[in-house]
Amino acid sequence: SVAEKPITSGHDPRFVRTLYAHVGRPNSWTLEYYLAHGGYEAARKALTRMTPDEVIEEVKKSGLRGRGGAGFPTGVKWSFMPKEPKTQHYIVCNADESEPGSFKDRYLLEDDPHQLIEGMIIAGYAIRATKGYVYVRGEYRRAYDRLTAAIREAYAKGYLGENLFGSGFSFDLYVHRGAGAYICGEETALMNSLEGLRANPRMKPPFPAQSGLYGKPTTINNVETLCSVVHIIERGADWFGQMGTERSKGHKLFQISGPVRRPGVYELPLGTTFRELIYDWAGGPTEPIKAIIPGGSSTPPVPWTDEVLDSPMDYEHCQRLGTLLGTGGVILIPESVCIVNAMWNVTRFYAHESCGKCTPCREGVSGWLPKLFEKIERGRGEPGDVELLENLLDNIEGKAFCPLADAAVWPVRGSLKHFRHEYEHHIEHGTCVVPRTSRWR
Ligand code: L3W
Repeated sequence: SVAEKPITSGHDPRFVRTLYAHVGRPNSWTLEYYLAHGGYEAARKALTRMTPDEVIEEVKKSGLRGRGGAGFPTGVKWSFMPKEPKTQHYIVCNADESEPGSFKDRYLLEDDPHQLIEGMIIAGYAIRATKGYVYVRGEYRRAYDRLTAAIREAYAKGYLGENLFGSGFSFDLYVHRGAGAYICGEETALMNSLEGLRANPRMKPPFPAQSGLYGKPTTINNVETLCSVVHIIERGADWFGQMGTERSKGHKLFQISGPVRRPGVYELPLGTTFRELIYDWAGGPTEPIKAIIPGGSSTPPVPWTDEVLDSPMDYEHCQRLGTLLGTGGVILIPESVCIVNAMWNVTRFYAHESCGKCTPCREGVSGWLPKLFEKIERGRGEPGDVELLENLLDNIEGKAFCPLADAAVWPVRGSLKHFRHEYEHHIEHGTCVVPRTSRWR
């Protein structure tokens, strides 16, 4: 369900839909369509008229920040790669989109795979990588089929392979399908999985730019990030930097799910308010709402208040609200849903997806956390269980090997901050604040 309201954002008249310009259009995934709409011109420009360092500088200047959730500055990440390659460099695209509430990369992969290929060529050129991998979520079958077909077409017409655009730069691109594990979206686990190993995260540092895939300098970027690069090179860093807020530049794919009239993906400048997204674009809620999860299931829920609704959606304002922008995957939680039940649901997801490598995650996220939630939710909670839950969160957060455990803690912490009374009601009365029929859908 892609946004029906196309082309211009209500927020900024200068803004024209770019990343999703062709999503939903017939045959948009073919090379013929892509070339007819100016495809591969940005790669041509980068490879024939810019040096790798100029490309990095342009991306730095644009202010683009990683769109996979962490928001790390992309140009800065690229600049960590060695300038004089002594060995093979790799560019890897993290297309393992699996965070509940996040579904923006899927349509880029399905409907505009050449845009990603072009972004990877430009990124590969900038960081001196002649080989690239796209790690696609296993469940995204159509995305995999369209991407592999697009790569075949690109090779056949010389947009991949040897001496691209006569520049002397050669680039090979491979696709790897995941097998349904969320942990593979963690960049170091992803590299292990690519190497054919079990997807356990690796220690950082060393960061991938120092020692990544097969121990070689590697950069890993999200699908949306790499697609954004195409437009930054084509239109310039200043065009990108005009949009957004002071430290959160450009436009972003926001996703909205839950009880709302037009759920889907909306491409809007960073800094668009929650109210604009929910009412002007998504048509408003279909029932009373009590909480908003702003950026995918690992970001803490915030209450449905005017302050939150009027807050700009960017990295800094979300932090000020005590939450995170994450992937921009907005989830609305209605009044009719019990927060304890909703968080139990989220907790079960992380418990299932933990790799079990480190003790806080194996025993805490996969063991104690879902057990305690089940106890409270099923009406067997006892006085002291909220404190026990808090103690458990303290013993997991910041003590695990990778961010998966923190991602399990943060939504629960947010729910305790704003909806503690629902937990206490459960323990006192053995049942939800709202009628038992309500389940988080
Ligand atoms: C070199 C340094 N490189 C950081 C690089 C690092 C990585 C990037 C961001 O987690 C978050 C997580 C989820 N020298 C560096 C450096 N880097 N310092 O910058 O690193 P980091 O550690 O801030 O984050 P991360 O490990 O990439 C990602 C959150 O995103 N999240 C997750 C969403 C999940 C999906 C999905 O399933 N598709 O999007 C949502 O909020 O909780 O905190 O490349 O190497 N000094």
